Amino acid sequence: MVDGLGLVPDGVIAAAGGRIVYAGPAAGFSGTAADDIDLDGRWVTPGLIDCHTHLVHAGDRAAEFEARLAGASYAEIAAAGGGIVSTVRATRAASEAELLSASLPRLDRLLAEGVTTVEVKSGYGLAIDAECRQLRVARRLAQHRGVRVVTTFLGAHAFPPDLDRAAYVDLVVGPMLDAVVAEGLADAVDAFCETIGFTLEETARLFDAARRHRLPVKLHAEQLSDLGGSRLAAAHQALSVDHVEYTDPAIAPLLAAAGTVAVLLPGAFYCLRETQAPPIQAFRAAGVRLAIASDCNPGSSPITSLLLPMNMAATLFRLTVDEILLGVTRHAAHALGLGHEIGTLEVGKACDLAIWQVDRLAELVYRIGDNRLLSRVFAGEPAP
Ligand code: DI6
Ligand code: FE
Repeated sequence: MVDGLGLVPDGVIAAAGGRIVYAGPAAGFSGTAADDIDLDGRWVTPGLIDCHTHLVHAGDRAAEFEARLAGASYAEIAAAGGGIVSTVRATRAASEAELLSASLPRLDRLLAEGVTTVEVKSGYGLAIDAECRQLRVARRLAQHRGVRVVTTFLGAHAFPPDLDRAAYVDLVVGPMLDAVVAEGLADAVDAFCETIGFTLEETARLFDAARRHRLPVKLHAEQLSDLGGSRLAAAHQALSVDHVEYTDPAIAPLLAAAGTVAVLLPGAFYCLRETQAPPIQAFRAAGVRLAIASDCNPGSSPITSLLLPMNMAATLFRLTVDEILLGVTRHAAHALGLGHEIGTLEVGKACDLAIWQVDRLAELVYRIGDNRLLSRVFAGEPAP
């Protein structure tokens, strides 16, 4: 059962010191405001939250996109040095300044759609210096734009060509994670648990290391097959499991009990021409929170938009408009461990708003390529 959106037809939102001090019917507001802005009846939502991106990276994979159209397989592309490893090469070669200037335009496109919080993963460095550089740049994004940035260490994204498997896993769960923690660069730890990624055992080692560092975990789980990643994630009270196309419906109650959010990534599903949709009905029946994100990355989801995946979540996964709006606000906040801070318009929370030029909120999901954002407010201040 989807909680309601709590719509208020004729509402007032008041903020002080960047926090909401009133949100409710205009008739119930008796305060006075230094700045009183009349939105002329326009819809206001919490600022949108893109809770799963690989936004900071260098290079692109347009050439392999063409090769795939010409019939090349992933294996052939990988053998030719394509895939994640080609983005790793480009990202390792980029300076911090170059990564920042490559990432800001992508961030701007998300902000132009009403995003006020974005999660950014590492995972294209696959070496201590390059992973830390990606996360440093992610943190710096918030110094250049009115946005909240949440960072996730994803050293367990792929295997670098210059190390054997066991040596790399030892590096990720040991010195690499230690270096990230020492510099305070990550808010969570993630892994790609998949036949072409990290095994369940390797993922469990990483989760244990994250726990030693008191960092929450999340997981790229069951994107292409079911290794049991979501079951492991639930046992670690993971913030989220992401992709989840091949998740066993029977474990939905475990995710619900753990409070683990199922983050749906319809952009990757669409770009990879997947056919196996996530077990949405089982998640609904168990009360698993559903979130939607862009998975903005140069390979499987080169989508620099949150509104488009919102439409895809309806069109491809048959989520309702209410589920989708909750999926990019309240539930996305929980996927980042920030359910107490953002994601709803409630007293005490950050005053992050998106103001829309629409008659019905359904237009945010229905319209494709017709962004109706009027303006954004971040921490109580108008933000471009
Ligand atoms: N799953 C994905 O779809 C992306 N990473 C992951 O774990 C792919 C990232 C890329 O192809 O660059
Ligand atoms: Fe991803």
